[in-house]
Amino acid sequence: MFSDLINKIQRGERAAVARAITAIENTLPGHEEILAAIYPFRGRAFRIGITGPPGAGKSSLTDKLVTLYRQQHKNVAVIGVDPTSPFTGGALLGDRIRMLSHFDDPGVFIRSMGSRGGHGGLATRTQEVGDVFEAAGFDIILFETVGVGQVELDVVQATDSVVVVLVPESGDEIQMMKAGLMEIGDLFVINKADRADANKLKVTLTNILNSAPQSTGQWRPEVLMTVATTGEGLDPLFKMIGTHLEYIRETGLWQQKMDARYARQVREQVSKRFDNTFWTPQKKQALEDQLSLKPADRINPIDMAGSLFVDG
Ligand SMILES: Nc1nc2c(ncn2[C@@H]2O[C@H](COP(=O)(O)OP(=O)(O)OP(=O)(O)O)[C@@H](O)[C@H]2O)c(=O)[nH]1
Ligand SMILES: [Mg+2]
Repeated sequence: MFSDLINKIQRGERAAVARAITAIENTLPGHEEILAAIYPFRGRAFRIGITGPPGAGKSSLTDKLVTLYRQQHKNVAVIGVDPTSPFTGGALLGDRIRMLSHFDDPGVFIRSMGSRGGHGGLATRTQEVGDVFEAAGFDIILFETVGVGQVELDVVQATDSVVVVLVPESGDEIQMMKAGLMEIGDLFVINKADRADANKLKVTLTNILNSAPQSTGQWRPEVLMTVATTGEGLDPLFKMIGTHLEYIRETGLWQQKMDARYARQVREQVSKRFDNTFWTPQKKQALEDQLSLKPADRINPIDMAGSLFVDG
């Protein structure tokens, strides 16, 4: 029963949560009803993105952060978003978050999610998966995502705080993303600080971040150093994430982020429905007819689109 499923999600029952997420991830029939029904039960979970190059230590850091949140009796969901999953069917993902030592803790839910497949944007799907965890009573939702590119940008839109994890060898990457750095990260972590050149990177990164124009009162991204394997620097990172949450809460930025997500979700629904009703079999056929012609014989794309609005 549908209402049964919703009740179970609200009680945080794992099988129900997993089912809802699978439905959302694969846009299965009924997933929209689930999203509509859980809306009132969303709490005020804090969504954190952990992003950075492959092997930077994102999972190791996540693992340690989960321990710290558990010490505060917070329930934590960890979602690995994998950009390479269409070929591995998510198998790789299991690997990427494998090292989490919390798999048998009932207050921790670990789950992977492909970045492709299903319809709609990744930002919306990430957000919707977060909504399910929120409805299920999770306090903290951590999204781990690899690399520096479109996938992270999508995930960034769905989170409240973003931690960019770099390693001492990340100098080139930093130069490449220079301008975009501030837009992506709220906190920067140089992990593997037990290696050479960690300090050098810290100086470079701090200079780049400080050279970006800033208005007063604006959050200035912090650069922290960690050694995820030993836990060194984890407490300051944990505290700084908390400070960022306070900042966004007090400045109203958190509300703005939630409003933006709400608006995006509505807009995406509208586009989807519009697409579905607009593309009648006749219109699809009209497009196919053009495609069957030589490019030079086709109506230009602008007038072609216009004609689709005119003919019923
Ligand atoms: N020396 C050193 N090794 C580390 C540190 N943090 C993580 N590692 C090691 O680096 C490797 C990759 O760590 P992960 O936590 O899996 O990194 P990841 O960023 O999650 O990797 P992907 O998800 O595959 O992109 C593992 O062998 C870790 O033990 C660190 O601070 N110092
Ligand atoms: Mg990982």
